[in-house]
Amino acid sequence: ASVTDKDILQDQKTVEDVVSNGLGPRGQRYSPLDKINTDTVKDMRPVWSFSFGGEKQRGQESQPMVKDGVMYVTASYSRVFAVDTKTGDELWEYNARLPDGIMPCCDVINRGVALYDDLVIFGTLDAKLVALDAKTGKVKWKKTVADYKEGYSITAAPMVVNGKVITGVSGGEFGIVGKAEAYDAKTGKILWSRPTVEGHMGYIWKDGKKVENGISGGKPGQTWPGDLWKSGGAATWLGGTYDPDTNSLFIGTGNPAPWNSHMRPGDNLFSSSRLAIDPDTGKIKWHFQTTPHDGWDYDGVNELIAFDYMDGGKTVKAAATADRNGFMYVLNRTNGDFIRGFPFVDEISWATGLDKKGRPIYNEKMRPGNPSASEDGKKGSSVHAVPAFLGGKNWMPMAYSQDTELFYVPSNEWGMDIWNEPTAYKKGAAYLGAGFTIKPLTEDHIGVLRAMDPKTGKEVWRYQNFSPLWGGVLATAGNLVFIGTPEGYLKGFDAKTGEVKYQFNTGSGIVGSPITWEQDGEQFLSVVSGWGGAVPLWGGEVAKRIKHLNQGGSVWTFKLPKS
Ligand code: PQQ
Repeated sequence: ASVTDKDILQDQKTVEDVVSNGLGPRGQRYSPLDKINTDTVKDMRPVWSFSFGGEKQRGQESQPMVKDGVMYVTASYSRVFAVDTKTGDELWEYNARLPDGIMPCCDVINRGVALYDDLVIFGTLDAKLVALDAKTGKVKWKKTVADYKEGYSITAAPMVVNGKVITGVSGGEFGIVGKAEAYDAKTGKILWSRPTVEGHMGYIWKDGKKVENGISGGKPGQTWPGDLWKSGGAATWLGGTYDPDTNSLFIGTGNPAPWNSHMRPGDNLFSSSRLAIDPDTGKIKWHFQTTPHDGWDYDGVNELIAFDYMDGGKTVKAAATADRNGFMYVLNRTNGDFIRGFPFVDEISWATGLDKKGRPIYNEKMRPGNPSASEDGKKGSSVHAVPAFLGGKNWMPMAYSQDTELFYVPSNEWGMDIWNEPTAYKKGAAYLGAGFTIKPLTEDHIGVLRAMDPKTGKEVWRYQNFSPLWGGVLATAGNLVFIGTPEGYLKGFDAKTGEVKYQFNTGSGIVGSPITWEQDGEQFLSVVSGWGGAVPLWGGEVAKRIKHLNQGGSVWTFKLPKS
């Protein structure tokens, strides 16, 4: 069951396995399989369901991987399971046995493994990378990426690029310093480390020696006041994608710390940005900041997906991302230049648009007020800003169909009351300086799955959902688009029209990302079910509205009946 670099690079084309997060390193989540299609999908049935067990069933955000008849899937509390893809039988379980002091901000989730050689590699909530023997689940190597006592954790799936495991870190709510790191996949030896806050030194390891590799961006504090860059956040909490074409890792960065933007005048690089990083050296090739001087926790980790399109007979090497701030961006992926941007939500209040370079034109009335301007200095004026900080879109990945040339964007319509408070950095403590309540904008829906045309910015179709959408999307050559809902449904849509073609209730909310593969000539589809993640914890009035949703923890596998 050995996975090679070639297997990973070819993953989108080789349908008999799924060996990358995103069904291909670019993360398009598009499969050329078409046996399950708009005509046949009505007959699709579950063939098995596997329970993750455990007393505490929390959010299940994993994307499963499949290789040689074995599924590798992660579960809440840093667990990994190997399951027989034909029967749903458990082959082994690994449980990371976490210390008491872990501090994940947004549920005890994990988004999946990376596969390489005979190893199953994943990140834990106590900020370690663990490589397991794919056959037995026994630990082959284990490395500490960062100190969980400072607030670091890992929730993202690592990725493997040319023999290197790439990981990010979570912890943006605790004033950590974000970073991307590369480790030798076979041995776990560290190769380079690249901090994502301006002014911090990067390192590369040569013959086991740690060598300085240039500071990240400008001088320490150039776009930060005083010493705030030392605890500047910009967590790389969603990992990233890889574009073989330009040999770039695309890694997003989270909010600047603290949330209270009056404490840190300036752009606060490289927070709320997309970075193109050289996988060989860890150098930042270019950056694009979606929300300079972020004052709303709009963050910037959302996936940047490489795709090509034709413009007047010329191929444009583009990449697209749908940001928490409500704008979708199409960039030139060779240099990070802004091509176009447009809203993908119905309402944006904090900015009136984007300028020629893609920088937001702020509506300063929508920036939460400065606490020091208030009478007692304890609470700044509150604003109702749209989108809410959980974003027009959060971590849940969109898909790009090579057939329709549309992006399928899982989005949410909500706003928030937000205000600032004084705060100070203390190691291992929350570092926000803000209070907030998320509120729905309409009675009947929050979630909207949108088909967006990246060439025009037009919405081609939409599906509205009562609860916020929090799971990933899958597009297939069968003219289908799949997504799960917090109500528990796996839903399939006609990719061209948005007509609902399939639904099946998995018994708990879906916040995982579906995959599809082929085995012995049959097309399979799997999705993880188990409601949780940030919404029930941080969702304010939205969380109250959907508190009836039940937790769970299982993976479901579907196929067509044998003809
Ligand atoms: N995680 C979720 C989720 O899994 O539902 C939602 C969020 C996170 C957010 O909205 C965040 O802002 C966020 N921020 C960080 C960070 O700044 O380090 C980490 C995470 C995470 O690791 O899950 C989330």
